[in-house]
Amino acid sequence: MYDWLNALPKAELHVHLEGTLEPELMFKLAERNKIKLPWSSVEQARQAYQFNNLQEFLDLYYQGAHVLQTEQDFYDLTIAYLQHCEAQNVLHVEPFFDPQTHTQRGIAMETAIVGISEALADARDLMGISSGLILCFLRHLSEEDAFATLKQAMAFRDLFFAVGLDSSEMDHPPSKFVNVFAKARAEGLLAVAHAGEEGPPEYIWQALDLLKVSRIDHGVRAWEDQRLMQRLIDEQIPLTVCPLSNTKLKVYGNMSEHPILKMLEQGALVTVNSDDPAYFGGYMTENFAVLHQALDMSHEQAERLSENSFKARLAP
Ligand code: ES4
Ligand code: ZN
Repeated sequence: MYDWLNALPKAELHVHLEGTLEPELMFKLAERNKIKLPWSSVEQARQAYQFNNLQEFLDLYYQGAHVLQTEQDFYDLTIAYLQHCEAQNVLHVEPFFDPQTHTQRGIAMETAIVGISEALADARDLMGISSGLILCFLRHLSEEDAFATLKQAMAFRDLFFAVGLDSSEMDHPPSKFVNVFAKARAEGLLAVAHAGEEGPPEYIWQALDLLKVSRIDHGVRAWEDQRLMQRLIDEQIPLTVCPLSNTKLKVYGNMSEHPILKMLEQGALVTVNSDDPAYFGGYMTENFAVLHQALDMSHEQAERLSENSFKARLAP
């Protein structure tokens, strides 16, 4: 089944480029940039990748991103991810990056967005992988900070097509960002948002009605609100679900509890994605494979999930 899933054509719509930083590259960039890491080896770093919730993961993920300093570093990070895509027959990607993680520590917007975009362009030319970049606002920071970030990014308007919302969900509802999302949409950008990962179904309603998003990232907690499920099905609003992420961050205690296939069978436009593959133990094929192992996903269901990933594309 693994080889068959690997060969299945796939699109990835929920991956944080900073979350594709494998410990091997982290150590290489730390050395290149003379940055001290809190671990003495790659193995020790990997052993530290055990989390009880989203925040424990985010603390480590933001720390890891410190090794990214130059345009070349962002290029190397992105091209390594795209090589995994090529090996797993991922033909289209809409990755996220978190500019505030970098600008807050003195790295220019340009350094990150140009380094990433050059790798995406090379993958288009050399690997035939199509893509569109999504700029995410960190929801634990203020809406004012998000506005300043959008303003800086508008100098590179042709390098991204949408804005997103990520980081600590609890106590940072979509309503906090209603004005900056309105501004982004007025600039012709599309919108997506993480909602209903750890946060309640109410945050998914807000993302749809207040932020006017075209797609929901995670959205698994919609399963608790059947009126919301019916809306997602009626309007065919895509959900970018990340199975390995949800069990690594203990949204579900066990993969057998994951509702993705029940959502699929109800008619929801669910897709499979890797989120932060370097931290959660797998890229796209591994996320499909665990659904077969734990939930007995059939070949036909895998094909529908693959078709959904192409239907749910937003990049021009
Ligand atoms: C994230 Cl899994 C997840 N949730 C929210 N924000 C994130 N940023 C990177 N990974
Ligand atoms: Zn995510």
